[in-house]
Amino acid sequence: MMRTCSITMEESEAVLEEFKKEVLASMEPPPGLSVEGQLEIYRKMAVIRVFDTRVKELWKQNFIYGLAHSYVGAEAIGVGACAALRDGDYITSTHRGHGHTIAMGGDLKKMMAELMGKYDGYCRGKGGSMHIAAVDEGMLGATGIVGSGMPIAVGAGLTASVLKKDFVTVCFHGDGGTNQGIWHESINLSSTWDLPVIFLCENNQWAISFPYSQAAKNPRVADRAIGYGIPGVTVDGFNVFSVYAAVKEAADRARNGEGPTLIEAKFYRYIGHFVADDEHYRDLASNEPWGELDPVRRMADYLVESGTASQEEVENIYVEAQTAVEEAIEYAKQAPEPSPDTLYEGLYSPEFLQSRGEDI
Ligand SMILES: Cc1ncc(C[n+]2csc(CCOP(=O)(O)OP(=O)(O)O)c2C)c(N)n1
Ligand SMILES: [Mg+2]
Repeated sequence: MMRTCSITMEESEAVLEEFKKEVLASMEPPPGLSVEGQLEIYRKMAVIRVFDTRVKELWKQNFIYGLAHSYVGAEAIGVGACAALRDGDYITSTHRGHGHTIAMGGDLKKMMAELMGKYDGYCRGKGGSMHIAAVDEGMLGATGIVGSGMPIAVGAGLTASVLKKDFVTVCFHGDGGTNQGIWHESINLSSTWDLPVIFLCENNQWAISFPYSQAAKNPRVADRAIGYGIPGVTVDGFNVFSVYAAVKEAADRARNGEGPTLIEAKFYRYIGHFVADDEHYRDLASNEPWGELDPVRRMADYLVESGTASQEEVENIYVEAQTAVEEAIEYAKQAPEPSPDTLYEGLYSPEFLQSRGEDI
C-alpha cells in the first residue's frame, strides 16, 4: 500500500525532542564577532522576517506574480553564512532566495520591484521571486529548478582556482536538492579538484510535502561527506552563531586550498512550503512546538539576556526593518511596468554581445 507522508503531532514532538538532544546548540558568539557584527546580523534577520511576512500578504493581494517561497524560520542560516564571508565572495541560491539576497546586502527596493514584475527590479521584472540575481552583491542567482545552482557554484569555484583568486562560493541548497544527481556530481568534482566551494544544505526536513526521513535511509546529510573525502558537519540551523562558525571554518579551509566542506544546517520548516500551501500533508498543529526555536526571537533574546543590547535597541532594529520594507513596497508599487520593447534586454551579457559585434 502507498505510504502517506502525513506527520502527526506525536511524530513532530518526537522529532523535536531528538533535535534538541542531537543538534540544538547554545547561543554563543564565535570569537572575533564584534558587537556591531552581532547587531548587523540581527538587523538582517529582522529584515528577512518582515520582508517575507509581507510578501505572503502582498501575494494574496495580487501584487506579486507567480509563486513565492518564504525564508521565515531559516533566517539564521542565510544570515549566519553570509556574515562569515568576505567582500568578493559569492553564493548560489535556490527557489527560496529572498533571505539569501538580503543576507548578501541586496537592495530591498530592487527586490520588491522584481517580485512585482517591475522594470526597476533586479532582473528588470523578468525573474520574479524565484530568479533574482544580484551579481554586484555576489549573489549569483536564485533558481526555480532544484539543484541548478550547484553547478554554477562549482563553476565559480573553478574560476577562483584557475585564476588563483581567494574568493569562496557558498552553494545553498535544500535537503530535497541532495537527492538530485547534480548534487553528487557537483560535490565530487569540487572535492576532486579541491575547489573553494562550501555546500550548505538547509535541511528543513521537508521537500514540499515529502519528509526527508522518507527520502533517504540515512537521516544525516552530513554523513555523505565521507563518500567524497571531505569534512561534513551538522549544525543547529536555528542558531545564527553555529552557522556562522561552521561557514567561517569552511571558508578558511577553502581559501587555504583545502577544498570543499559539506555543512548541514538542520532545522524545521514550520510554515508552508510556499505562500499558498495549505499543508494538507501534515497536522497543522504539529508545526507549533517548533515555534519555540524561532531563530529571530532566539537572537533577540540572546542580545538582551547577554547584555549585548538593550530591549529598546533590539525593538528599534525591528521597527527600522519594518520601515525599510514598507518603503520598498511603496517604491515597488509606484515603479514602472516593463515596456514590451525591453523584452530581450538583459538576456545576454554585454561581453557576449560585444564579442558578436551586436548592440548591448
Ligand atoms: C528539478 C526540479 N524538480 C522538482 C521541482 C519541484 N519542486 C520545487 S521546490 C521542491 C522541493 C525542494 O525541497 P528542498 O530542496 O528541500 O527545498 P525547500 O523547499 O525545503 O527549501 C520541489 C520538488 C523543481 N522545482 N525542480
Ligand atoms: Mg527542504
